[in-house]
Amino acid sequence: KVTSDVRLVDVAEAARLLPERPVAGHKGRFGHLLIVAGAPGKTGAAALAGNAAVRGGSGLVTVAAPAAVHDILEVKLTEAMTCPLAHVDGFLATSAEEQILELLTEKQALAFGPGVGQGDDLRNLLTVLLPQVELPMVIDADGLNLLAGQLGILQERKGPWPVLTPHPGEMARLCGLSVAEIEAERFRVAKGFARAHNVVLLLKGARTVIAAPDGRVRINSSGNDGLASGGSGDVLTGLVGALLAQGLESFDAAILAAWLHGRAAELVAAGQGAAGMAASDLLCQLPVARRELS
Ligand code: NPW
Ligand code: AMP
Ligand code: MG
Repeated sequence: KVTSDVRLVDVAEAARLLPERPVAGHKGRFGHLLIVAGAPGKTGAAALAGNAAVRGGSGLVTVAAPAAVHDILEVKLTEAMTCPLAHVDGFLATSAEEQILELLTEKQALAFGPGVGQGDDLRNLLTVLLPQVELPMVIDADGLNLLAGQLGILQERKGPWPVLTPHPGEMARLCGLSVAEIEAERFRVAKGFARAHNVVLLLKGARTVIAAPDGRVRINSSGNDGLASGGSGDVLTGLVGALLAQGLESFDAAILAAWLHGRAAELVAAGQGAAGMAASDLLCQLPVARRELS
């Protein structure tokens, strides 16, 4: 059923989506997220997503990365666990498929893409993996670039709506429009794509738009230009994944993640200003933003 339900996401709307957190809950109760991310030169993306998932309240987080960069992530990450995956010259090999499926047997959600790079091996990996993953999932960054040109595999998916989180550049690669065309009609483009491909589409930028296949659209009201720096999107990926792992439905996880991410940026800016904000500055403010909703 397609509705025409459009709303601005403010504090009240975000608070409505907050997942329950029983006082006696333990780490096994709040979900285990698997993040597939990273490659040479891009371990920061994997580390930011991993740490954001921890700060986003996921009970457990595992970051799986090409074995070539695994030791680096062991040093960068403390609370999140790590797992080395098969690689070719540092980038994930198609044969990492079996390892990822094995890792997913005890997880509640998957985040795929930050900093993985592009290439035929990786493209094949996504092609074989996607139809087999029935868990909630978020695809971002290079994961989206790998999806471009083979959007048909989304129709083979059996699980809940996947969350796709493109910035306008990635959206241009996904849908074939120019960045200018997308920016001119953000609302219509996001809504049309979500419906056509059966995904929750989170189109980034000032006033992030989140669209569901059933016609619901939300526009985020939080955030500032401090987010316009490398790595802030990787934080968002970890946060969406963490909320999926905690049991939120795809559309709700995307909406709440966008609001918390933007609110964390406002809290950072209140203390130190927006210009010069580092993506890692957001991490400690994510629980503060969440507390404001409870
Ligand atoms: P321009 O420059 O405006 O003409 P890419 P990426 C265009 C990882 N990272 N917002 C823009 O065009 C990511 O996870 C790792 C943004 C430009 O051509 C990815 O896996 C980090 N872009 C990988 O790197 C920190 C916009 O899009 C292109 C835009 C590449 O990701 C950084 C940029 O996009 C990064 O997160 C908009 N509003 N509008 C790490 N520390 O490890 C237009 N564009 O080429 O996909 O590059 O986003 O940096
Ligand atoms: P990425 O380009 O993947 O690193 O993602 C950038 C993140 O920062 C997204 O969540 C964007 O919505 C957000 N962002 C970037 N620029 C702005 C801005 N000027 N105002 C608000 N949010 C922004
Ligand atoms: Mg990004």
